[in-house]
Amino acid sequence: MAEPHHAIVCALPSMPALPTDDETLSRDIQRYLEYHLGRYLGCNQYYLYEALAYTIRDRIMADWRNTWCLKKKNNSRRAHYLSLEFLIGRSLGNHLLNLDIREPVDEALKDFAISLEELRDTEPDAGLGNGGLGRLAACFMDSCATLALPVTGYGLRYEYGMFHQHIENGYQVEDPDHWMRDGHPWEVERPEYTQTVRFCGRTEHFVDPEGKPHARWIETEDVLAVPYDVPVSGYRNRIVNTLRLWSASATDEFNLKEFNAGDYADSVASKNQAENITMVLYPNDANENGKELRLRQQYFLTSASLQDAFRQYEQRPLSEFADHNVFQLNDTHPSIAVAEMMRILLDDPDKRLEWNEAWAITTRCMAYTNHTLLPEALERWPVKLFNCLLPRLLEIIYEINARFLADVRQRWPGDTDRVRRMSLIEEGPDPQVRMAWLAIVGSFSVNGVAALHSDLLKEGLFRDFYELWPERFNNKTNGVTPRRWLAIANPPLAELLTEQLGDGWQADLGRLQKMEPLADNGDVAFHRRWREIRLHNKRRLAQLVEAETGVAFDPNALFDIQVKRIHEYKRQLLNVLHVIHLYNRIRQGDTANWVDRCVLIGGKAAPGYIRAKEIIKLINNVAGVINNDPAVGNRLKLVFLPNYGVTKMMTICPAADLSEQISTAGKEASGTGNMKFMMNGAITIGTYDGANIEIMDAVGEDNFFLFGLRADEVQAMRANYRPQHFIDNDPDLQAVLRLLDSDHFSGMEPGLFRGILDSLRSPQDPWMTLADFRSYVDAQQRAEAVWRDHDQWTRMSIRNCAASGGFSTDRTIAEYNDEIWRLPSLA
Ligand code: 26Q
Repeated sequence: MAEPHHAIVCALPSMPALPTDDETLSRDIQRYLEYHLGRYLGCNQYYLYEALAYTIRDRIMADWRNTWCLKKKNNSRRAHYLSLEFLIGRSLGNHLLNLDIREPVDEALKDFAISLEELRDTEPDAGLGNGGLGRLAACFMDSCATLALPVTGYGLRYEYGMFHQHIENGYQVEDPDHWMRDGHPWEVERPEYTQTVRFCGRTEHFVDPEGKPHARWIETEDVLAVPYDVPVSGYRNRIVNTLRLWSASATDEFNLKEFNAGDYADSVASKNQAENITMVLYPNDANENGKELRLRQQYFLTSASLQDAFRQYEQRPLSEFADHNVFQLNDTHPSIAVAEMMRILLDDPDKRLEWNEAWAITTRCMAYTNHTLLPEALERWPVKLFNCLLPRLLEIIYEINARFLADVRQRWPGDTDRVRRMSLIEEGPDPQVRMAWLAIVGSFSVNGVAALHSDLLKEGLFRDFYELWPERFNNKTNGVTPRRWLAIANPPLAELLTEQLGDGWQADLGRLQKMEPLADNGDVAFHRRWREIRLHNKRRLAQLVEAETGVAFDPNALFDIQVKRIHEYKRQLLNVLHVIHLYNRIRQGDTANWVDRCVLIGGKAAPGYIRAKEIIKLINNVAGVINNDPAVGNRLKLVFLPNYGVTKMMTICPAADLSEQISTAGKEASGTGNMKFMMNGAITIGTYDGANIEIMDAVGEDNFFLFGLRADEVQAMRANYRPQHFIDNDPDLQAVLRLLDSDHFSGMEPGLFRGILDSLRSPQDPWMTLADFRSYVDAQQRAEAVWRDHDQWTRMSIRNCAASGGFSTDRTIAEYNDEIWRLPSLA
């Protein structure tokens, strides 16, 4: 066999670091612009951004190779983070911070008469995710590199990321996000590591010369998986990890039949079939459930990634594979990995392990993270579809199930109902594969993403499995990376923190705690500075809001912000009801001690989620009325900010006073926006749900506006929930509903919000919005009382920032590593 690649590469002298002085940077930028991109000074700014990106990427390359060689040399155990989503956003600012070359770049750009801010704004977001789960994956990658852990992210290189949202007549309209149209300078294509992924066909069973039975998967339709590597730099530690994104490409043999029959053009056109697999990110949409293309995506990612891990494992003994590899499954989306790993170990001609050996390896290297408690969000795939698309994998799943259920029967003899509940196959007229069950059965670790969520999984959704394997279940409370969400998003606060705490808090966020004493004592200058920073950030947001909506936010008002996907359980409606209540008070002249308030709501609705789209329309209609009512003036503003995403959040979270985290208790697995706001000094108004609980524990209940039913109370009330009871006892709520009923916000289209109103008043309302109305309004009043005392608000704001150190993904990833991955540090 030829000498393995890494032996050659890593024996080379290490690449010298390129100079990072401003003159060299300037020369390189110009060279890229003119000699690589073939553009000129004064062309479209995007090309200047691209030239700068290449110049920066060059400065990453040496460390990237060194990190790779470090892993190879140490032969170290590594983790593979498998995720259908990586919501990266922009990369330029991130690398500038991590490489510490902001200053020379600023200087170099003077030669081009352009500021870094301007150039930065031409980078499109890599929006390869829906929301929390995808952004978490990106924050995790950042922390893994910063902690120098050998972790590779595996995902899909979607041509079209999360759709762009614009508003027409108050309604969401989706536009495709062709984010790579002008190129993607951060990635490196590596066709030499292409993998083949098989679909369809059939299985054949045979006996080898030694008399052992085996299976073959034949007559398959193959698709090539071509990897594109994106560097993930660590914070000033010269570690560069890899995010490997697979792109689908047709094999050369595609449709030979058609080709030979002379249908050349048809045959080439059928390339699309294969290449469609990575065309578009699926929105998180119940209506998209069960779509064949989505299952193709999931298997494509999983199979290519596992094959890649085996390729890198090379000639070492399979029995030790699980000592060297661990796969973290980001929700059930890549959970077919359990069956795919078995297929590889059983069927690959150079492996052909016995079932028990293969199962021992598989269950020692898979770990599964759950991100939802909503039962309707649990993934299931029709057996019929599985059989057609992945026949060999379905056989393996059946075998896993047969052996698993035999164990269940042995442990609970005669408990047929339990067997039915725990079966990987949900029986019925259209039998389904339960992907969460497959993930649990095939993994040594199952975790939730906040303490409450992990507890509720054990008591509810996964109860049967918890009884069987209590040791598998654990919690890993989410976090966010303080590099992007504090150091980059909030430069003036970052500067203040560095003055107070010294450099280093960026990678040791626990240090923020040292600011706690500054909240209280009479350091007037510090408090003034804090308020000035917040005001500055609020001005920036006000500019954005005005540019996008035409509505003027007064930076001195209370900025009350709710940004997240639009979903009934997140209860944007509760927020709107409160806004209407405030509007009523103004109309009634109940404005003594009034607190001026600017309410911002943003987020995307899944394209097929009709109710969520109605909620957006309601927000826009209410905003239209309130913002144009002269009686309201500056007392109250409401905007729906279009096209919320990663980059918008970087302007939003440093400017929020009040962070709205108001989900029905027991429904939000964790939340991570809550953490970004807290880190930047916002105070949370929130239910006792997800990570809100841990946020309140960290900052103290006096520094958090808690309201609403708890998860157990929600559960207890559900059976006899009587929304009318809450209406009857609350004149404020009556007034709000009367205004809505009277078409005050839908004058042009009477009855427009009938559906929403009926759902709020229905005893079947799963989100029990009206049950929390009074308590929410009271909490808002407590917030206003504090706001009127600017010093008290500032104290609470400082305390929130100071207590946010535990919500760094550095802490989260350290826990994943200590308790699940057990990787050595490369540092
Ligand atoms: C599934 C099938 C078909 C198409 C799409 C999907 C799909 C895609 C994305 C299903 C779910 C998602 C995303 C879920 C998500 O973002 N969950 C959030 O995860 C965060 C990180 O753990 C938590 O903080 C949030 O509470 C949780 O809602």
